[in-house]
Amino acid sequence: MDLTWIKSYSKLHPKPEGLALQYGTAGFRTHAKHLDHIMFRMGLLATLRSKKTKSTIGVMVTASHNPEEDNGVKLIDPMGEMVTAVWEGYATQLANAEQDSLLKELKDVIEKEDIDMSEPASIYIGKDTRPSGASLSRAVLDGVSSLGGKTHDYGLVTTPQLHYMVCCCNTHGCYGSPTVEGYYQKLSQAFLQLSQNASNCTDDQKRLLVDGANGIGALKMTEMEPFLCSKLHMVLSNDSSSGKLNHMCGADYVKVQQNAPQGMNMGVGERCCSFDGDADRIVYYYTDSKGCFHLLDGDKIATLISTYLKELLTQAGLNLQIAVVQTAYANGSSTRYLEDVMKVAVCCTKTGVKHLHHAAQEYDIGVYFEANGHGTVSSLKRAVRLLESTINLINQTVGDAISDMLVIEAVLAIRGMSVQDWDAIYTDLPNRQLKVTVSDRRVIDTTDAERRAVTPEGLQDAIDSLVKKYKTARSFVRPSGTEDVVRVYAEADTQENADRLAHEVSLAVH
Ligand code: NG1
Ligand code: ZN
Repeated sequence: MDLTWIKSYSKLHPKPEGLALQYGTAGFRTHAKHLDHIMFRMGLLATLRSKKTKSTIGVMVTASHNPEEDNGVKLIDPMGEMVTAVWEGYATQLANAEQDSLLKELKDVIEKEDIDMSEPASIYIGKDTRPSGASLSRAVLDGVSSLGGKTHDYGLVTTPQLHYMVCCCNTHGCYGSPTVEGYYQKLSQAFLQLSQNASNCTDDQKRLLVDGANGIGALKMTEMEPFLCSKLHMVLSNDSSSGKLNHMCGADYVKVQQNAPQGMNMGVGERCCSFDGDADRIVYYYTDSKGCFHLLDGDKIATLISTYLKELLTQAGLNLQIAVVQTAYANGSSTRYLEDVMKVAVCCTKTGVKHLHHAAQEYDIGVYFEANGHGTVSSLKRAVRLLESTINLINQTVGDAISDMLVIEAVLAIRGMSVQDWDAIYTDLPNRQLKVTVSDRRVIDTTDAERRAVTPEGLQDAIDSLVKKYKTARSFVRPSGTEDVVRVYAEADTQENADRLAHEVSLAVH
């Protein structure tokens, strides 16, 4: 097969010699200036994946919670899922091929996967609001068209919206219609239907303050609001015209700093939420009358949703197995509550929703959330009428801040719960997350769903003896898959002790 023309196309998107990047927790991510060749090559790879699966493949240009200067790219498989580990390997292989060997590596993938190059290819593309997004998504388009693939560029969309489009297209409309209007219609109809079960919501109860992280989420909420027929009154802040993406705002900032975002005018007790940069994460919070900040993170969201679903199953007399999937970052209190009080199965996987998603699919109903607010519900196998609207409201392909927000709002309204009632389900153990910069974060290798370090030698022993000094304490370290840092997490009986333990463990990492 003659593909020599790829050589001249790829010269328009040259790879800086020696630069090596990995397909990480959520695709490639680094400073936008290093990504042009990666985008072109992911266009090539997506085209091969489309030919191989005889389906539409998605390419999302985003760096989610990372700083505005960064960007990234992730591939979306036919049912809206993340690509498989083998194809992640191909992605890294193509990304790191020097200019002269790109064609050889491309042919290697074609051969290994036995791809029929005469098959047509179809690629859906989307991007978040980063300034670098326009030229980087053009590089993806170049990659696709150089292999003769067809593209549909959705422009500015949230990551979950693109997952939804890909799933709609490959299920020939069964999941919904592959347009942003189709997405708004599907979610809002389910929300309105579900909300009918909530009695007499006051205007105060309908009010929700939303921090859009100065990103795509804010833009899309504005588009969606008319579809919600005044059943939810959103007050937007950090809505992209006013400031820098993710800077002092957004879900990651709020979760890690355990503090309110800047630019939000919060009244005492008011229900607030923050999206991240591509609107696949959401966290809730409020401040009490003493000015104390209360965070309701992914663990609390998983608890709220799984409790509600369990109740519906009982009411419907359905004997379905429900489980909650978490990661090492899940607050110890949430795990204890789910297992001991709620009596649901809890399982722990590695960081990154792709791992949680697969584990959740082992159960009849799998509720999965990372502590940072990224998650959804999957595997809803035998739905009954009562569950139908809840199911329709959930984007089953991937964690989706907008859909999660609507589910939470509906469940709170139906159960007549305030954000404070929800918060009181269990009390979080005080915790702290820190980032440590080291010369090579890859020297840390982990096991047991990333809760224990295998290398470097002695590190885990050092952590174990530090943890022993504190009550109800837990700590672990792992290399980040999206930033060039090592992440340290610690929990203990008091905030002071959690901070101290995190600090001591950071010193052990150096
Ligand atoms: P890394 O950088 O690998 O820790 C972060 C989040 C993940 C996931 C990805 C993708 C934490 C501790 N880690 O991964 O949970 O959401 O980004 O966005 O929040
Ligand atoms: Zn995200």
